[in-house]
Parts: sequence; C-alpha cells; structure tokens
Amino acid sequence: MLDGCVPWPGELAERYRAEGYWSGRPLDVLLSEGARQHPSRTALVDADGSRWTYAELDEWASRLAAGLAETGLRPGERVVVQLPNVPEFVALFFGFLRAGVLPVLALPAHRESEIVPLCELSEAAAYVIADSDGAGYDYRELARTVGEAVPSVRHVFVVGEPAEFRPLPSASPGPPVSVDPSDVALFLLSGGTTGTPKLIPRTHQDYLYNARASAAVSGFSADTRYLVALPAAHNFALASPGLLGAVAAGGTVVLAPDPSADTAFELIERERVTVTAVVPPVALLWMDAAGFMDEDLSSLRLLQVGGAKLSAEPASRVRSALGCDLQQVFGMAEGLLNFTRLDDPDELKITTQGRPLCPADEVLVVNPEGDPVAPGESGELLTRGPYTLRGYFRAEQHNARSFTPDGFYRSGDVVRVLPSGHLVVEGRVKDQINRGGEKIPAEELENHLLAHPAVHDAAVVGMPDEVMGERTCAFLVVRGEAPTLREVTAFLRERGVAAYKLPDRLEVLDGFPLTKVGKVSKVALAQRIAG
Ligand code: OOB
Repeated sequence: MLDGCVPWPGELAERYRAEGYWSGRPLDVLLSEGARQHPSRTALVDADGSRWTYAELDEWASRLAAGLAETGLRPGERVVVQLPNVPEFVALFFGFLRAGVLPVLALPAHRESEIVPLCELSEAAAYVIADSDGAGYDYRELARTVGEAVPSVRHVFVVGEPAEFRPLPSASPGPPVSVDPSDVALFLLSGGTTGTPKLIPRTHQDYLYNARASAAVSGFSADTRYLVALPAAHNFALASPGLLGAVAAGGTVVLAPDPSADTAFELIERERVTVTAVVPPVALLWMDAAGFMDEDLSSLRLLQVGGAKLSAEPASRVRSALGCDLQQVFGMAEGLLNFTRLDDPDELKITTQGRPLCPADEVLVVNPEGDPVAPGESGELLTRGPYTLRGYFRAEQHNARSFTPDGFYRSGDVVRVLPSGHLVVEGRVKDQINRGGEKIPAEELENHLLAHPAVHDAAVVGMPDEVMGERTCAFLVVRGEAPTLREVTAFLRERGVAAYKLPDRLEVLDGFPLTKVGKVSKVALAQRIAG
C-alpha cells in the first residue's frame, strides 16, 4: 500500500474479502464494464446538452490516461484536481484510475490557503484546474501561486483557455496499467477539525463497494438519470451513490454547474432527471421555488439529502413540495454511510438520518470516557468497516487521536441509535462548523484570524440558523481598535481563505469565558451567540 497510508489489519481484510464486500477489482471496472456491456447507452450529459455514450466516455478516459503517462506522470503520483462540474472531471477521473495516478479531489471553492497546503501534503506532481469558475474567478492566478510555492508541481493542466499552462493531455491509448485493488485509488478531503488539511485515502475496492452498494440501496438502475448538483468532487455527489453509482448501474449522469433551482429545475425537466442529492439549504430553496416555478419536475423520483441535518419539518414537506420520495443520507468522506431505506416507513425517513449501508459496518456510541452508552442514549459515534479509513494520509500524530487503538474512527458526531438501527444525529463534539453541509475547521479559521495584527485571541463557533443550520461566528479579543467584519473578511480573503469559511458575524469581547481547567469555553460562547 502507498507509503503514508494505514492498511486494514489482515484479519478484517480477510473477512471483508470472504464476505464479498471487497471484490478484488479496480475501481475503473465501473466504466470499462459499462462500455463493454452497453456501449451505445448515454453515460454523460453536460449542462449545454452535449452527450457521451459509455463507449465515447471510455475512449475519452483512455486517451486522457495515455496523455497523462506521456506527460511523465507515473503510477502512484498525486495530482490535485480542482474542477467544477464539467464533463472533463468525469473523463479525467477515470483517466487517472487507468493511469494509476492518484487524484486529490479539491473543491472548486478552495483557494490558496487550502490548495497550497494540499499540494504540499500530497507532494502533488500536477494540478488540474478550469480556466474560470464561470463567475469571474480565474484559477490560473491560483495556479501561478501554487507553481511558485510548491516545487513538486511539475505541470498545470487547464480545462478551457490554458494561457501559459497546458491543455489536458491526450494520446493514443496504450496497454492498461495494472493496479492493485487494495491500493489507494484517490484521495478525498476531510472536512477537518485542525489547522491543517487531512487527506483520506480511498482504495479501489473500498470505493468500488461504496459506489455499488450505495447505488443498490438507492434503487439505481439503467433508468437512473442522476443530476450532479453538488460539487462532483464531494463524496456525496461522487460515490454515495452519486455519479459513480449512476455509472455502476448503467444509468446516465447529468451535470449541473450549480445547485440553484433555476439551473437544476431546467435540467431536471430537459433530461427527465430521476434522482439527485443536495444539502439541506438547497432542499429548502427547491421546495420554496417549486411553488412558483413551472418546470416539469414529474420525472424526479428521489431526493437525497445529507451533508448536514435535515430537520423533520422540512423533511415532511419534500413529497408534497417536489412530488418525490426523500432519502436521508448521513455520510462522511472518511467512509461510513447511512441511508434511510426506500421501503422504510415515512416516520423513519423523516426523523432519522438512516442506518449503515453495510452489514459489516461496526457502530459504537460512546460517552466522553469512551465507554459504550446504554442502548438508545446519545454519545459519540465511532465506526470501522470495509470502506472506512484506518488513518489519514501522512498524519501519524493526528491519527493517534482520531482512531481508537482497535481502529475505530472517531467521527466527532453525536448520535443516538433506534431499535431499528437507524441513527439520529444530535450534534457533534468536534471543533468544526457545519454551514449548510460545508465544513469549517474552527482551528484553521482561528489561526488565520490570529494573524491579523489587531487580534489578540480568536474563537470560532457555530450559531444556529434557520436555513443553513449553522453560520459562523468569530469571537475576538483585540488589541487597540477592533476591526469590522468587513475588514476581517477582506483580510481573510487576502490570505486566500475560501469564501464559505469566512465568518458571518464578529463579536468582540474583553476576554473569553473559561472552563474549569482554564480552556476557552466554546460551549459558553455558543450559548451566548445562540441567545
Ligand atoms: C458528507 O461528508 P463530509 O465529509 O463533507 O462531512 C461529514 C460530516 C459528518 O461527520 C457529519 O458531521 C456531517 O458531515 N453530516 C451530517 C449528515 N451528513 C453529513 N450531519 C447530520 N445529518 C446528515 N445527514 O457530508 C457526506 C458524505 C457522503 C454522503 C453524504 C454526506
């Protein structure tokens, strides 16, 4: 296994193979088998209506793989990929798998302060961007910074106008590179709780299981037309079941450039979309918009909602507002996925966040001392299983804290388990803000704030919000004159912090409330701002 990754212990690996969760196949079989079995079916449709059959997508991926190899990228090398929902993302994803090159999937919203450390940590050999995000942001500017800051980055590939960089490489397909299915296929980003980014290695066979089993539990079939409304690089839209699940089922992937009701509804009508996945704030917007927009949404059968908690009230309105079924998905890039089942009673679909995908998923709910709570009580969710990581990439110290000695991942989520096995998410113990599904590691933002000359101390907490679930409040203790929110956000932008991580509110205090042991009491701060 790739250096810096933690393998599953032999005994468990044996079990996952014996029970059939690990098939010993590379992830790329999703496309190569589809192309063999139904070459002329439509695999991919972009926002402009361009279409690719399975055979065409397969051919495109092979040419990209050959191009990557010709450029000198070797199996096992890492490439940071930061693309919006364009067809190149899909072709390139499979191209990487075929070349044995490991994509590190960054989000389009990331900026210098995320991308540079990511390229450093992964020792990226290349960086893939689009020329712009369609809203005026030029990623080539970012690529120039990365090029200067990270010597390992040998190439920048651009979808669109390359300027001084390279277009995506393409060459005649050669013999396929053989990959070990138990080795890493790609890296996902963790939502994070610390000051530095964390990379999640996902192996071929664990991610293949992830995509196939998710597709099965979501009823995906050849008739599935899946709208990628969230960023394709996010685990939910990528493989839970997401676009890989749609490909696994022989269905069609439809790409939306953004999740607005305007864009999504038009595509749902035009492509007769059957299923899509969104975060709760988007679900709320769509339910409102459906009342006054007149696109035909009758093709939509299933709305998957996850990334943050969907409250029972809006959950109960999905069917009447959008005319489709609701599936709650409580997942994490680290692995474990929970789904409400399509044949669950409405009560469970509305009030729970689902139950584990796999019979081999192990779920423990523990108290702060680490002891299991009584059945039905709430506590922190610990988990291990055939598609849950055993360690972050090159993060030994952090791994010692994030995993129990017997390999359970400490999710930081507070849940309660019902007799049916369904989980109800009740909160979290991790130092992270979940702003409508977008994760903000408090410590990371605090570090940026502390770099401001007028900031003596900083503490970042979530404040409850009707639409976003939470927004971000930065508490500051200042020296001299207090900066305004506008000044602080300008300062953070200047440092290359992604827009979604910027604080929504600033509160200046003379000093922070402390806990009994003298730490800053975030509980007290959160209570204060909630009040
Ligand atoms: C998904 O993945 P990440 O890695 O962006 O975030 C994971 C965290 C979870 O630990 C939990 O704190 C929160 O997001 N979360 C939810 C939730 N789904 C995720 N909290 C409450 N209710 C839910 N339904 O967010 C993700 C990955 C795959 C599928 C779906 C979501």
